Amino acid sequence: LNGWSAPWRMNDGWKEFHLVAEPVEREVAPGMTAHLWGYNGQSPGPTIEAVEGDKVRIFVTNRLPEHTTVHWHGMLLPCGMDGVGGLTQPQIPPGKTFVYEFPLKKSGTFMYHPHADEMVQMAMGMMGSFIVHPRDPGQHRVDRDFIFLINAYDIEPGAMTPKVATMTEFNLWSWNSRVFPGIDHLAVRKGDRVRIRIGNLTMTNHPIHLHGYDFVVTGTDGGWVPPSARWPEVTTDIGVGAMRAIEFTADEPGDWAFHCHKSHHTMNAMGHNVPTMIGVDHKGVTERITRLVPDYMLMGERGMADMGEMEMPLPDNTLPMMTGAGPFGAIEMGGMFSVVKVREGLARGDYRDPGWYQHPPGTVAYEAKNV
Ligand SMILES: [Cu+2]
Repeated sequence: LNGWSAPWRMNDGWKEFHLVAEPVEREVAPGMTAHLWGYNGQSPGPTIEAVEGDKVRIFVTNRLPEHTTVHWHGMLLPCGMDGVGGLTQPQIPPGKTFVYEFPLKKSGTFMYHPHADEMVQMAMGMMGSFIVHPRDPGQHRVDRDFIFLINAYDIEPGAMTPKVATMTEFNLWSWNSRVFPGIDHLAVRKGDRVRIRIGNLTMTNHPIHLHGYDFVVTGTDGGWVPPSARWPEVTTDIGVGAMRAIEFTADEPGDWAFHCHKSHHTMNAMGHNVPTMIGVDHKGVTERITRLVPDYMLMGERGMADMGEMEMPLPDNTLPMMTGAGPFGAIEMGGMFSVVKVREGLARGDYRDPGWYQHPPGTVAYEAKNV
């Protein structure tokens, strides 16, 4: 989602990639840009894709102001290629290029991230996905294969650089450093076998939930789950530093919500200190306080739904807490939310946005009259 795969070239039997660790600018969603660190101009860096049995050579050039390394999370490799600064290799100083070389022993889904000043560098967005495809293309075959990393930032409204010392109170819960409504939807043809690979490099777990389907977990960063060990789920909790691949057959058309089930994670930057005002009559108070404190914001007395639709003045470079316009009104989401769009009759290979789902007559919840 919102990403791309790294280019490579063959050189004497080695598949060569080049990662450049550097400061980047990332649009988190329209209206907000963050100053992050990443690879090859973006955070997350490009997805590395290769095939089981390949020998890969990965050049890592450091254009950060401090040293770094790259750790290949989940990969079976020689210890000296594991990328732990100080333990398995010297740090890569600014301006230098190091080389990692290892054979890909097994297929699956892996991640890469620094193992050097890790708290800072991961809070700044340094991470990427690493897919190793099976050597036999008939193995684990699917029609649609999505991947994203779960990450989180703490960026004060009006600021651009994450607060790197934050431990748990992040205010931007993102997929590939994007938040709703800036996250790509997942377009799928009716009947497609679909895989979604999700890696979690935040500091908390994320119960990822898909509407309209049950699915099975077919892979972890440890490898493929044997079919006899799979069970049906509609939510899978993705632990810190873990990856899960889920699969389902898209047999039910619709616009199916797909999101983290922690409700604070489907909101954008919010003031967690906002007092609950449900049931309190505070008409006129906001206006009077606003004269003194122009950015003052109060929770609505009927809940917070009003605030999503309200045209509230926001500081520069931030996003509304709840936002997004759907075919039936405001969607009132933010953060880790997207839509799996399952459609009949999509041309094979054409996965552009098919627009909103046209519900067959008589299949939408409706108002009961005369009750
Ligand atoms: Cu979450």
